[in-house]
Amino acid sequence: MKRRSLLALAAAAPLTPRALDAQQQAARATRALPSPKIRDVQVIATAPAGLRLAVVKVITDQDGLYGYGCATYTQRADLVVPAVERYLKPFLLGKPADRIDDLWQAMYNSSYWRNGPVLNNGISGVDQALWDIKGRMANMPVYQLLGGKCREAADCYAHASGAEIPQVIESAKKYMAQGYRHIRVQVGVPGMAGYGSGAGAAAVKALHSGRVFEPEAYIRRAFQLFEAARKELGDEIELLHDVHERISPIQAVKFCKDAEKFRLFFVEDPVSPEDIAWFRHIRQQCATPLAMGELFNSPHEWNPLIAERLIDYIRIHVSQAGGLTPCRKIAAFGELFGVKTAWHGPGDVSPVGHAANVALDLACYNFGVQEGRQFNEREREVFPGLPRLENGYFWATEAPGWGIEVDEKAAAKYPFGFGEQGERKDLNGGWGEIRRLDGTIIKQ
Ligand code: GCO
Ligand code: MG
Repeated sequence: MKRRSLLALAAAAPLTPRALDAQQQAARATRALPSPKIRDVQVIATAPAGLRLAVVKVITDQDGLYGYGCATYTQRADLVVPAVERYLKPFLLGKPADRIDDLWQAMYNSSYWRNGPVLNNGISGVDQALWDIKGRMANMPVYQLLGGKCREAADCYAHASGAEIPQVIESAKKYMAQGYRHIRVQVGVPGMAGYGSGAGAAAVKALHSGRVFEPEAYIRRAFQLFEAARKELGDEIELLHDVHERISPIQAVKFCKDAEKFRLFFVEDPVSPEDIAWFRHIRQQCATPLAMGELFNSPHEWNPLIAERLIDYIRIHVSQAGGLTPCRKIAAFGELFGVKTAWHGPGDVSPVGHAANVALDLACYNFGVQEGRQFNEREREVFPGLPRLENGYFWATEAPGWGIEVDEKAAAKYPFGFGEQGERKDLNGGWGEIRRLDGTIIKQ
């Protein structure tokens, strides 16, 4: 009985399933476009905010079809240019631009020696440009290609900093009034070159005339700040802090342990990549959430930390790891182990790179938090369409791909070697030395 009525229904239907299949296949076949081939690969070098940015442009043989990708390694930005133009470009010319993972694997393996910052950033520039191209072909923003939104916008944290504690508190209050729910707090150490803050007026007596930093003085100061911040900003606000690998591993164990009572959202980079084995000891001692990864280049660094559940937030600089292709896999890997994402998002990620961060933030279920970036006038001039930061949330541009164009004429107005006010900037993008009182060099 049941069987008969089903057959009757099928007979009445305009198309049998087989006919429907054939029709769909024919439609697909007529719609299929030839693969765009890579016709040119260029690097746009620009510093609209005084920080050296590198953006790769991949141009295809189809009219008006091109894309942009972030390749920013600010301290050695000029080395990324030949890595892309001399090594990746000849290898990529004529290849199909729509085979992203295949091209990524080929680029990654083509140098045999791999996982270094210059080559990874070059690969990222091409990789993200290919995602941009695919988005433009599909007429969709990249977050749609990744599966679509898991959330409306990406919750960001702002940087509250100052030479003195009251300045940090004041700056944090300003961000809270703007709607931020997450604030990173950093305070200067009197007379020393603290990370993410002013130096302070006091003079310190050192055996050299350069910039000075002493880990214990910094640690004491950081805890005074946490105490004041909780007292004056309340319990609800999420507080973050970046140690920036400035202390020894055993100091880091104690730092994280002592920080527990301030309920920080995370402590970032308590140790250097060279010392990641120490995360096991930190983990055994306390429940302070840990973030790590902006300096990572290699799966040998992030794999064990995620698989052993030794960190809570993976904080990779997406271009440094080779682009969107490896990072979406890292995000999925993290999800399976309860590790959330907090992609690195300072001024030395180009606006195209920020757009890639936001695409991952929106499309990956295990998003944690995003480091926010308020773009300046010049960045908006060079990169029209960059993501919008409002009330502490980053919003994706809804146009296809990253939704960003690069105004190359405007980019050329802000060459490498100058600061935000047009002043000459030395050191070729590298960082100056910091030493302990006795002259021992330390990490930045
Ligand atoms: C952060 C950082 C950065 C880095 C910078 C290096 O935002 O968490 O640690 O500010 O210091 O990107 O060039
Ligand atoms: Mg950091």
